[in-house]
Amino acid sequence: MEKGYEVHGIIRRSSVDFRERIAHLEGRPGFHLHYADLGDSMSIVKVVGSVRPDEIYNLAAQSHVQVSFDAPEFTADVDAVGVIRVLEAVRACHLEQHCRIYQASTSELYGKVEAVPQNEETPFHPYSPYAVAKLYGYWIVKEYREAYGMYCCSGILFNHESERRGETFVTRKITLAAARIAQGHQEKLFLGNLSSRRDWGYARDYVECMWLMLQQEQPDDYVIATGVQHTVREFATLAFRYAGIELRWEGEGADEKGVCAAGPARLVGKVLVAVSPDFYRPTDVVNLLGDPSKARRCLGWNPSKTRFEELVRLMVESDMAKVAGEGAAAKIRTNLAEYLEKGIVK
Ligand code: G4F
Repeated sequence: MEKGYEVHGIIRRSSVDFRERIAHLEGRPGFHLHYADLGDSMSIVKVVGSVRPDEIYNLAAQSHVQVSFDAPEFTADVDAVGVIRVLEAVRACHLEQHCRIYQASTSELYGKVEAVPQNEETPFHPYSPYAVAKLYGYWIVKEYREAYGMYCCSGILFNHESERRGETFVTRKITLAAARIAQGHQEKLFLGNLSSRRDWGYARDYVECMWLMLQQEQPDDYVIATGVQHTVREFATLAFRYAGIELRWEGEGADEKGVCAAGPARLVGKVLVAVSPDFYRPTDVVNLLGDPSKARRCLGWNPSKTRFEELVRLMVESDMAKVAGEGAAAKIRTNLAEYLEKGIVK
């Protein structure tokens, strides 16, 4: 929208409102929402046919890797066949020579990695139902580019985080817990594999790169990453530090614990982070590090715009403010209940 685009998004009907992350856009001129679902071809054809878009960004997916082990069929339907539904909708509406398509591909394709760092030439070895479904999406985009000459690209994005990241992905789970623990609203954080390594970047920077991919003369696929890697443990250490808590790690494997070494007196010496096997995956991808040289060279994209420390700080600051707001709202509700009970307010 900052680029002056008219933006049409699709949403799914739900009995509860999940639109918190786009609430600030609703009602703005140039922003439109349509009911449609990647599992429903006709709904996609109808939206594409009525909007006749110049560019499509297919970011829709069942995107949680651990959940894909519990819901593999749904994941395949949306993340694999869903891509075909978008491509075919564009063809059915005779827009294949006009509409450019971005497909959200993923570093999870490298899975049980065969080389470090990973670039556009690194062999794929998907290691979850999610990654296998996404592999289909990647190849079908390539196929439609070659078979029909369509301008469609895959961005092989490494983990991209922000203040709006879903609360069950590890970074946001950590920043929210650090803020809650620091403000006395949570006792402990349970995590899975603390030694897992990721190349974490800022979603805002990555979205700019998605757009750049659709502005080139020729369509192509690109790795988008920072080229810097950290463990889950390092992310947690830094997030708690920004929340005013210094962690000391003790023990190993499932017995590892993050103990408060310094911070608010009520927390010092307490175990604030522990490992729970509930968050282990049947197969886990543990060593992702991207090589963004091609995106830097061909798109002029800067992979170091927002550094790791800055990303963690932004996320913690946002959650500290969010938790403080929730605390204040809860206090007002408690006071109000008390005043109503005592008859102070009617
Ligand atoms: O934050 P995560 O759940 O992200 P994951 O699996 O890397 O996937 C995300 O990034 C991909 C891009 O590379 C996207 F394609 C995908 O849609 C999604 O956005 O987990 C990161 C790592 C994993 O190794 C996981 O085992 O953190 C480890 N981890 C340790 N404890 C945990 C936890 N992950 C989660 N979600 N929750 C934990 O408690």
